[in-house]
Amino acid sequence: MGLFLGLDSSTQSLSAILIDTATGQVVADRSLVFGHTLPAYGSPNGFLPNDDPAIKHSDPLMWVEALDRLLGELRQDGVDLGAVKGISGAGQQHGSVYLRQKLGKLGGWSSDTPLVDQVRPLLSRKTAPIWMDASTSRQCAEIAEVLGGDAEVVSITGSRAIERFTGPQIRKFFQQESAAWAETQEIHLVSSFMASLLIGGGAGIDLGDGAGMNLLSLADADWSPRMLDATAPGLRERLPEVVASRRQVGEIARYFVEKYGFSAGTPVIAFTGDNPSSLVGMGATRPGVAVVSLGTSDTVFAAMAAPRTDPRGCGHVFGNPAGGFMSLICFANGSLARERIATESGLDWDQFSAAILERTRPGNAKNLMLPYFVPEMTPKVIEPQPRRFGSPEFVSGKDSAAAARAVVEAQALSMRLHSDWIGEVPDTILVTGGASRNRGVLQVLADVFQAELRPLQVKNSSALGGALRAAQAVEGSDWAELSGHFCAPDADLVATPAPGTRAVYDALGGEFERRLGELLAAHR
Ligand code: XUL
Repeated sequence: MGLFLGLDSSTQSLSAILIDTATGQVVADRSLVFGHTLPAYGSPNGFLPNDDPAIKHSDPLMWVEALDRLLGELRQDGVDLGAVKGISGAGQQHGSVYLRQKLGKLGGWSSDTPLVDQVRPLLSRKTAPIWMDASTSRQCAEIAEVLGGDAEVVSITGSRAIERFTGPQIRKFFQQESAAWAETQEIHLVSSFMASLLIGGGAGIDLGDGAGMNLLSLADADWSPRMLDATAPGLRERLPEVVASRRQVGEIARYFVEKYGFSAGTPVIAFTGDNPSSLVGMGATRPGVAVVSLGTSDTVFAAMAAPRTDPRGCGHVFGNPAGGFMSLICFANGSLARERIATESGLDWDQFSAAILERTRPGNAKNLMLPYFVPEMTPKVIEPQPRRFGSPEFVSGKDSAAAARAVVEAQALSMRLHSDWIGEVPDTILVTGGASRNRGVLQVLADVFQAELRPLQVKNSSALGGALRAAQAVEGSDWAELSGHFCAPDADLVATPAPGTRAVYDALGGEFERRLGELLAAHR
């Protein structure tokens, strides 16, 4: 029994949650928002500006500096990091970090120099492409062609070749920056990079996050030689090993022991992707319950007894860190789209919720939006192009209440439509992420899915998942017992479907699908 630390390095912030398995309490919960705390990195939303909307990269040094800062803040808060018995965590999925040295040969960090200054000279590529990048359509087509088509890529990796996935991103780097590629000795995911920082060495890539690379064979739980060959020459020797999610990848580096008071020998368990980690943090590791995560991206996911694939080619199969597999569908136009409408309409989040609950009605008087403000992956919309249909006030952007409801209704309808392949819609959906505290958003989701929506008490389920995974790996605790203690829903916020809304959203869902079909056909 003891303290376990979970970290989550996401698009816009780094978060930490500390749990005490003896008392069943969360003892610390802290986040550092990159755009606020580290403005020198020029990334107000966590990524670097680029004239090409398809290119989205981040500065990995920002993540390194954030780690030092956040641990320093925890210590200042009086948290006894020396009592931590295990650490794990998660990273935004698919993003990749390129190094000119194998981290396994590093021999630790020096405690006299800030970590960021020690990592800077190791980077063979200054920036890391992240999950929002949509610039690799050519590479995806090339990879699929070598494999003999999308179906083969799906059957090996669980997804067709996808722009944001790491393999196509690696291929683009190899093709376009051959000198830097030649200097690259090791490639990490954000998750394995963060774990590597903590151990001062090379951490393996776990099956949950590794499945988001288009490089791993789900059946073999290891790199697929055919996928590697189709991606870039000499890739195998540049990749860390694939490890089981519960594997200890090392012990905390002396740097963190000396600077922040961790105990020498504290085990670090493999990090995973933020969505697989959330599956654990939501207490949803067994099939039968779906999770909606409302973050920078919106995602819908669920544990799967056996891998099943999406006939539309938008969904994915990843490893479930608790064993088996999980489905995942990701929507790029999540909180950035909601924020865009809130800002344009001059609404704060309470007013946004009131606009939905008090100033508009389910079905939005037939006002409908296609909410694509940034390039979308589900479905594939490369050119951002929000569309509005309905009353002249709504279409011209003058009806702020209708706009608030429209963006959320469209997001919920799109989630319902594009998650139909994962099986029956459950009657309960667990919900997490920043927007999961917004009553208006929750009510629309409950009405569209005709399900009870249960938000978690803890806001950051991905960081919580890290702490739970560390506890399970170190203490051998039972998943059900851990989730019974830490994954309780917030009873005040539970939303249930309002009477009469099923028919409203069956009709609006049909209209959404028709309008979306027109948009996609126009760009084929
Ligand atoms: C999942 C995905 C996003 C990121 C966000 O495939 O791309 O949800 O993991 O951090």
